[in-house]
Amino acid sequence: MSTPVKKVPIHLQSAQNRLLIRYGKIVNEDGTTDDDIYIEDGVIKHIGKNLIIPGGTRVIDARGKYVMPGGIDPHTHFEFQFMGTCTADNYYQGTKAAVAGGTTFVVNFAIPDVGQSVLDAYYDARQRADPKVCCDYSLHMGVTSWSNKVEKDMEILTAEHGINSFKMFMTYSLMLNDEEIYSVFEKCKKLGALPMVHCENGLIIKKNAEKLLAQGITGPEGHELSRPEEVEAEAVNRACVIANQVDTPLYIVHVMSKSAGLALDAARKKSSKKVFGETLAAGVACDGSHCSHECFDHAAGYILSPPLRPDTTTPKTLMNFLAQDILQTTGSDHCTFTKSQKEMGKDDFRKIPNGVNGVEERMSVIWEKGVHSGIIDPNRFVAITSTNAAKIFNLYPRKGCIAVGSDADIVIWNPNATKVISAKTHNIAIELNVFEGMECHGVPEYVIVNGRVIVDDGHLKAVEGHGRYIETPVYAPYVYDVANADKIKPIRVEHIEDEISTQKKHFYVENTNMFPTPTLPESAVSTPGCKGARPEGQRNIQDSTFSISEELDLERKSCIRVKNPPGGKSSGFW
Ligand code: URQ
Ligand code: ZN
Ligand code: ZN
Repeated sequence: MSTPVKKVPIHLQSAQNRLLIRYGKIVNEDGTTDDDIYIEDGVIKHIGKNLIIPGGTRVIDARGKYVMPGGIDPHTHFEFQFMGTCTADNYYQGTKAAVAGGTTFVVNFAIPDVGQSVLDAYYDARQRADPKVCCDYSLHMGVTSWSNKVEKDMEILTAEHGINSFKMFMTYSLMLNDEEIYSVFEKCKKLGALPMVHCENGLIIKKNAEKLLAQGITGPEGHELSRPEEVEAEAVNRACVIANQVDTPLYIVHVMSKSAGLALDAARKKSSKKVFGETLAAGVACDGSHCSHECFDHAAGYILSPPLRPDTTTPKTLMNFLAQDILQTTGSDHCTFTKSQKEMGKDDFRKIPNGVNGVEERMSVIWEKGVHSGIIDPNRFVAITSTNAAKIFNLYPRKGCIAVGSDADIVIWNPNATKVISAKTHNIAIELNVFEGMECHGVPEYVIVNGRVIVDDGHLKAVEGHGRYIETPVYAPYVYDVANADKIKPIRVEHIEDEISTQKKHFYVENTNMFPTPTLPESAVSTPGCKGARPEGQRNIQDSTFSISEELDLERKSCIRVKNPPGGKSSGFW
């Protein structure tokens, strides 16, 4: 017997599938325009003014707001077995919180559990994630051992499962030695994948921790003491040296100190390949003073690795590294543990599960510390919260930009609204929020995921299973310097003349990763000017008196956009 199909009235279908966002300021990494956006079936169909739209289309008035690509968080740990326990937020809670904060795509780490193969870790992650995710996602795979089997699994993962990034650790029980890292880098290079490294010297940390415990230092304050800045910076340099020997691109995850940022900057200058650097929302907003708080639960709540630094100027410096393109991406490293889980390390700081929250707060925190404080403009905000990650992990221009043919993953941002972050109102499963009490100017009022309005005028209506697994092909042009990679640009059209040109444009956008240099009639492509009006109240970085070069005695850089950034040249600015 067939199940009766419940018919959805046509006017409701339309509201669901068709959406017009009008009167907003569209912000992409390379420019700002005043245009309307028409969305149908989850994809951006038209951008321009006075668009002719079908009846029954839902209209959102975005006057006075920014309309930006939804955030891409390149670093989350949902349902992760780590340090003898499992992270508190699963794929549903994690992606729901992501969307609440304006992030519409996450790249989660699938790290093999003890005795598990890399391939099985992938299947396990898919099985857990697919039914639960509220937004699209992809995976980075962890490589925690080296053997012929791992090598074969990496081949299968890249060829058949859309994996293009592999993370290695230089610390924890998951660590590889330099020889193994060298081998994984070689394999990544052969496959056209991107190696990622957690940089801290695990052997030094082990010795330091033993020494501290012998001295009676057992509390959370021992964590940073055992892994100071130079222990991070040494490992950053070493990872870069190994990458340079192998001649492979490299991505350094969670850069958490001035020394590590400077080591990365110096190593990049010597490297023949791209070296990317990421920092965290927690890194630009919190310092290490919390870790010596008298209350264990408070202090332990701020423990992650590499740690928050006691140098209270570190958060601002990391933000300036992002402005200067010394760092390119911001993750959350969302890796949450409840109070009772953190208490596993009550008598020994080595046993405190490492990790903090951030998937929900990352966008507002970066806006607050970057744009609201006048260090970056909204375009750079889009680059470091969305576009750069999309390019690095080969999701662009499907993700990471607002363009015809791109997925309708959009955040409508009210720069004049404010929100105070608190564990009392967050959407995750833990009792503490490392951003507690922080007032953020800049709130996601509408969040559109695959064309569906999930945050609607501030109200979250997450849909479990609405997200999809998105394959990430190897040889990302942005990473592997494919000829003309910097010409990969989404199409931004102001008016669609006829159906034929629309089809051509869709073909181009859908196939850009495969065909980086398409030939299109000149008239079909219109790239907007990049000099969008600066919103009131936002400072131009060039007017700023801040100078990182003075602070860090670096060579002076004339603009936050360098002419030849490590990720490739960008077009005009301001
Ligand atoms: O190192 C990480 O990325 C995970 C495993 C733990 N979280 C953290 O402390 N950064
Ligand atoms: Zn890590
Ligand atoms: Zn992590």
